[in-house]
Amino acid sequence: AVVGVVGLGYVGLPLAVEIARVGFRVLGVERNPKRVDLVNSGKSYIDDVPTEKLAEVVREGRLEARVDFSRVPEMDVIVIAVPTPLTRNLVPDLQYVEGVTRELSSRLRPGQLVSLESTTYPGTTEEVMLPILERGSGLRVEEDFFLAHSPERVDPGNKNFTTKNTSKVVGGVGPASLEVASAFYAQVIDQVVPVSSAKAAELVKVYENTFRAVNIALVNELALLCDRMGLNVWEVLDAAFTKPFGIMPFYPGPGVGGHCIPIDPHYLEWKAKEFNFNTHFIALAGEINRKMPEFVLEKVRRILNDMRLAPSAARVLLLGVAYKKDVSDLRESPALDVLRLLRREGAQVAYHDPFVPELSWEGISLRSVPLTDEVLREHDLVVLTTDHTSVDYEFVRRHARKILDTRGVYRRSPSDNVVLL
Ligand code: SAJ
Repeated sequence: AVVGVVGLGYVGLPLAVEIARVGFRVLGVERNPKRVDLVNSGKSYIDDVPTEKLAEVVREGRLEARVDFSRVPEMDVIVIAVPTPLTRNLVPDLQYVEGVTRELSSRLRPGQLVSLESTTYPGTTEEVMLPILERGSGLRVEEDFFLAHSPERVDPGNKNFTTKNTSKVVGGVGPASLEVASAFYAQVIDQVVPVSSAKAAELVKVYENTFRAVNIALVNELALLCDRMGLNVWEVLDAAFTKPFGIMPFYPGPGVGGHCIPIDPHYLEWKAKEFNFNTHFIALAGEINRKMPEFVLEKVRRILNDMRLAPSAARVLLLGVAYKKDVSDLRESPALDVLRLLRREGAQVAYHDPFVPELSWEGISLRSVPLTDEVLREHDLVVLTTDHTSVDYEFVRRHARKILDTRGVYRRSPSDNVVLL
């Protein structure tokens, strides 16, 4: 059977490789021609997809990519994994999902299954995609073709949980779609979790990410309170997480980045308004998490003040700019907000990030500086914004004059040149 994967990004590419490895022929549809060429020459551009795994399925002729939709009629299953961002004023932006759906609708043929994996508000599959597909093809869902939602759950950088061994929720727009979609995913992923509708499947995923956003905001709020009370939030949390049941570890940080947690919950918030329902937790979590870069700056001002340094005369080194540890992704990275705030204070800012050799953003272009003792000594303050595993933190502690640790890396071994968030 032939499977189409539309969107070969951090979700689509690992999925395409997994589907090819279990024996399907996979046709990737990717609008970025550079990515198409890289896939067809067996070169991975996604950290979680080793090049040799990709090269193998490409060499065996089981995976190829193209920019156009011309081969849709050959596909038995079409999986969609395109971005679902927000517009400037925190409103869902379905332009990519709608664009792909329109391309599919004129090429749809009887027997095909279409499955949306992109994270979106409950109702997208049934209320947005279904009418476009039926109108454009003249076919009827559940009889001629099948339509499902199966949210992706990849956790970028996570070595233990891969596409294959992470349980997959599947919901259909009707029983036949659920049956066909479950049968397909069961051949690729170890565990399939069927739910009664596409809306339920959409809500499962947005709930998962809202759960994270709210819990991260809760510990961030605790950090703000502890700062006010003169308590050590890291000590409090480490002790709290010794509770063997009914709690799970979250830690404060410089803010919440990535293209999921800061964004997905607002899809639910937006849809809930249609039902005159106010999702208080989501709005509050977003508010608190977005405040954290400013809190980091507040701590920087106090430290520089104690060092008798005006921010405009300070040389600050940002240690880590990616949105979380061990990834190279800069999207919505709170470290970039800290960088912007520091530059606005007139500070001289450099950065070191082993995953990000250079960055150009908002008119700034910087290269990652080497983490040497002279570079460390050249700077008045190191702000640890991303706790990549590969950095030698003892070396940094030995040579840095002052460190603001926003990730609690030094929380179990304090020293007088380290200040915890
Ligand atoms: N963060 C904290 N404190 C924490 C946890 C995270 O400040 O205790 C920050 C991170 O530094 C990062 C942001 O929040 O900036 C998001 O972190 P994340 O761990 O949620 O990472 P994501 O967004 O890459 O991946 C999440 C997935 N994470 C996990 O399940 C561990 C998962 O929720 C989804 O598969 C994924 O979003 C997605 O694609 O929706």
